[in-house]
Amino acid sequence: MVFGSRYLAIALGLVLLVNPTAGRFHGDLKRPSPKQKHDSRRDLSNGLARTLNNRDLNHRRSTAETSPCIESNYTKIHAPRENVWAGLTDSEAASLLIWLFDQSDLNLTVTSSAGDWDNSIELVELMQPNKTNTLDFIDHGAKAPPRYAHVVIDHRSTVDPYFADILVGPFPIVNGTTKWEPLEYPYTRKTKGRVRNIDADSSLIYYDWLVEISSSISDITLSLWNATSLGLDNDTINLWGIDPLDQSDGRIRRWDQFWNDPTSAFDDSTLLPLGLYVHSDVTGRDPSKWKVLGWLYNNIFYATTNDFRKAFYSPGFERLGQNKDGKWAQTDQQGKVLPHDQSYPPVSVAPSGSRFGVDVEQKYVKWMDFSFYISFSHDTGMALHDIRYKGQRILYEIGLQEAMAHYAGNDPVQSMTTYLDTYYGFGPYAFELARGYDCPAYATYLNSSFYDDETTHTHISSICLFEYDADYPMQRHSSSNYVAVTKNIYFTVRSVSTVGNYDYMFSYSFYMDGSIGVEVRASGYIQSAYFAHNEDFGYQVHEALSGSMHDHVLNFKADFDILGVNNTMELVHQVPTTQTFAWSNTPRNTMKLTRSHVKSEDESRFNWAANSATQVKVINLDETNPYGEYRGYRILPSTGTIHLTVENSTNLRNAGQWAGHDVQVTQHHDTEPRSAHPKNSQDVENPPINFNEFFNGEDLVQKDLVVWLNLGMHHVPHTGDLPNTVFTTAHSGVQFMPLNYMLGDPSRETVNMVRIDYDDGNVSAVHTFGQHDDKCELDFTPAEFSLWDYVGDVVVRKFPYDPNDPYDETDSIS
Ligand SMILES: *[C@@H]1O[C@H](CO)[C@@H](O)[C@H](O)[C@H]1NC(C)=O
Ligand SMILES: *[C@@H]1O[C@H](CO)[C@@H](O)[C@H](O)[C@H]1NC(C)=O
Ligand SMILES: *[C@@H]1O[C@H](CO)[C@@H](O)[C@H](O)[C@H]1NC(C)=O
Ligand SMILES: *[C@@H]1O[C@H](CO)[C@@H](O)[C@H](O)[C@H]1NC(C)=O
Ligand SMILES: *[C@@H]1O[C@H](CO)[C@@H](O)[C@H](O)[C@H]1NC(C)=O
Ligand SMILES: *[C@@H]1O[C@H](CO)[C@@H](O)[C@H](O)[C@H]1NC(C)=O
Ligand SMILES: *[C@@H]1O[C@H](CO)[C@@H](O)[C@H](O)[C@H]1NC(C)=O
Ligand SMILES: *[C@@H]1O[C@H](CO)[C@@H](O)[C@H](O)[C@H]1NC(C)=O
Ligand SMILES: *[C@@H]1O[C@H](CO)[C@@H](O)[C@H](O)[C@H]1NC(C)=O
Ligand SMILES: *[C@@H]1O[C@H](CO)[C@@H](O)[C@H](O)[C@H]1NC(C)=O
Ligand SMILES: [Cu+2]
Repeated sequence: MVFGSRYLAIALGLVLLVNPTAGRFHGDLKRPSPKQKHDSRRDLSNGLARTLNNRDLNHRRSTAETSPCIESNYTKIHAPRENVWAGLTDSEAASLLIWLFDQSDLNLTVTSSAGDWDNSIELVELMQPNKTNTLDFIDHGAKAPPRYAHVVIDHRSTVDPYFADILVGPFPIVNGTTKWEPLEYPYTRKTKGRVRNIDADSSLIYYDWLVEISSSISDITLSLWNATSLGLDNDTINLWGIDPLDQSDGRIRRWDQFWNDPTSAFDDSTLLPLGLYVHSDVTGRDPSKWKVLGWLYNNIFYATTNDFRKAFYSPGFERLGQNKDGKWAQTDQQGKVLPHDQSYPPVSVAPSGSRFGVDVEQKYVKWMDFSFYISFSHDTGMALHDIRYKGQRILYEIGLQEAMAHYAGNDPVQSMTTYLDTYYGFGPYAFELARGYDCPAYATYLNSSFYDDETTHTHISSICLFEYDADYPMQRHSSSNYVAVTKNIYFTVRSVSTVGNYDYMFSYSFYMDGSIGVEVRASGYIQSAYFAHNEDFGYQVHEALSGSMHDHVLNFKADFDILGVNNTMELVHQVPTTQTFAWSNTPRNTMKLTRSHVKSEDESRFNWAANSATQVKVINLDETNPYGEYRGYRILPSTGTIHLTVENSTNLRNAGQWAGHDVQVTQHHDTEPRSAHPKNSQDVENPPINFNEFFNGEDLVQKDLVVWLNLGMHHVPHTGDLPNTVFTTAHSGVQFMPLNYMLGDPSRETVNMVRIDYDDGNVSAVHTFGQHDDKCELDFTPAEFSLWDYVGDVVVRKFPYDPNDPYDETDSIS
């Protein structure tokens, strides 16, 4: 989203300060009881419980061998079925590319030799199979659904360039038999899968047009900032601006602002705005028709370059300050070292190795009573499929749909910026995770792949899987006779995508109580604003800098299948009431529950209730528990979530209609697999997917429901966002929680609990329920050592393709 050069500011191998002396892990944390003593009145032992006493422990001590702790690793398992959501195989992609270049009607040029007026292939990916076909496969044993490819053609050999979504297949590709067709069914706009490309000449814009503009006032930029942008290597300022482009009145217009370049390796250009803005009309593909429409400086608009120059050289012209790179904008450690901070901090270890199974080939994961498949796509990154709990599907699919950053400001660049980040894609920017920093060092890491320029790039170790012990127990109770406490061990799958200046961390977590958490965190560099006249749109955070306010809204699709595909959304409202009861003579002011169902798509777009007064549940009206209550899952925010503050956004028009509510429910259709199209920004009035059109009054009682949830934060950056926003506060999450789903709390099944019996201040028994208490020696190695292995992506060329020598290059981290 930012057109300067990108650096990944991960300081590799910097922190080798720790002396890697082997620590010792004491697996045995149980204290011997002086005397075994049971309280016969409240004997809570059951068949499972193993009660340790002095004798047990002494016995164990004498026989236990202390061996090294197990290397953390997953158990190899076999997925029950093929992962039909995983990407194309190398040979499928290669055969497809050969076929595509054979199609004269597509008139394709290999990307590396394609100019602005050639057609090229932008994306080749597996077309996600229809749910209808896939259910036959996963639920009814039919054969796997046919595999098709989704291809995006960047059709630029014309004065009216467009992107074309096409469908090719089924696989295997057979010359003469395989056909392509426009892909139209997943989009609300029926234009044969085509959407105009208003960025077709972006290299001309950045290398010529904007350089021409900045050169035309180089005397002024030199005078204001001692800097020029002449298209030379030694330029120290540059010009970039709004996204999406202004599409009003049938024209394509830009607003761009001057920014200082970073003077170090740190990627802090978005903190260096200079407060001079230029308006231009870049409609059409003939640059000779492009026009400068005016300048803005210090909230004064100048209609021509001459007007601006005349004013600039007139007496009394007010010059404002500039934002310059410096330590304040760089993320390395600075300032006084805090007490004890150089000592190695606590780390979590997995002394018995990983306690989950993975089929790496099929990207299938099983932890405790949960299982799921992982997919990964160019536009939206990681998604999970067929999430089961105790063998029953809870979710058919959960995944990101689109992420918006909607800015506002008194200046045109902030006011007209609303990033829709799937245009850039979350897949290409999901880089390798830093062991011990992004995820625990002992985590299991999986690769992800995405298509780019006739190659498949693999980002090594860009998805991590790990168990973690929360810093609080999940259950406890104590009485005069005992204390019972259960560890809160959960399982997380995580990936991080750095889209331009921002890093989004996505975590899906699974808990012993049957609940599932979805969380997103944001870090990285803010896109700031020039301070002048922006007081109502952000805090001033540095000398000439405003922390430009913006809303992050991230849309997730949660396709619930609770004990079958036909479900109902129930709302249980907690309401104040005044009621007279059989036993009361007078009315009493109290509260009660009222229940309702979301009956149709006419009433299925709403927000979390004030005071959390409404439970939002997905239930199955055909599945009641023995008490007659419907079994289901509740959906609730686990930390703040938001929807878009802006109403009927001028920037977005119909391109982000998914952002206006917290919760939106639709009936599932194979024709509505996604709430947004990555090219929605190219035609905001009439985008390929206008989410509003999903809502056409359809019945939602005992239907296959899809819940579209918005996570996000109102981000009003303050001085604490410098140099980077921190994940601790830029955080949003929802959780899915079993509600009347089981007959009790399933977390009682874990043995990772303890009951300590006591009497008169003396412990009489310690129950550990069969937990292993094997001791092992932990050979502690700081995670920093493995970071020297951090790599860029592995690139497999698909055209021309040589299966015997597929690795033709290894990029730097890109
Ligand atoms: C095919 O593309 C080339 C540019 O790569 C263009 O010059 C030519 O006109 C196109 N042919 C057709 C039939 O559109
Ligand atoms: C596919 O068939 C076309 C003609 O129908 C031919 O020109 C082309 O070489 C064939 N491609 C392959 C890979 O066999
Ligand atoms: C202006 O920039 C030039 C080249 O970057 C530098 O040598 C010079 O010292 C600068 N002048 C001032 C006044 O900062
Ligand atoms: C930038 O490079 C150009 C061409 O190489 C040179 O003429 C000019 O003096 C340089 N400017 C500065 C400030 O170094
Ligand atoms: C599993 O363990 C082996 C041996 O320690 C290691 O080489 C391999 O990379 C591990 N696999 C994963 C996916 O972590
Ligand atoms: C990740 O990719 C690398 C390089 O292709 C490969 O050696 C490694 O086995 C892959 N890891 C997994 C878990 O698939
Ligand atoms: C779901 O409900 C529809 C009627 O709305 C019915 O036709 C369909 O058979 C049901 N599906 C299942 C799996 O029960
Ligand atoms: C949204 O704004 C546009 C442009 O101002 C206007 O034409 C349209 O009627 C508005 N729509 C709604 C629903 O308010
Ligand atoms: C998927 O569903 C769409 C919409 O119903 C349909 O047009 C398409 O043919 C289906 N694809 C397959 C492979 O069945
Ligand atoms: C508890 O332990 C103390 C100290 O060991 C001992 O004096 C006391 O008798 C014990 N009480 C009971 C009830 O066992
Ligand atoms: Cu932000």
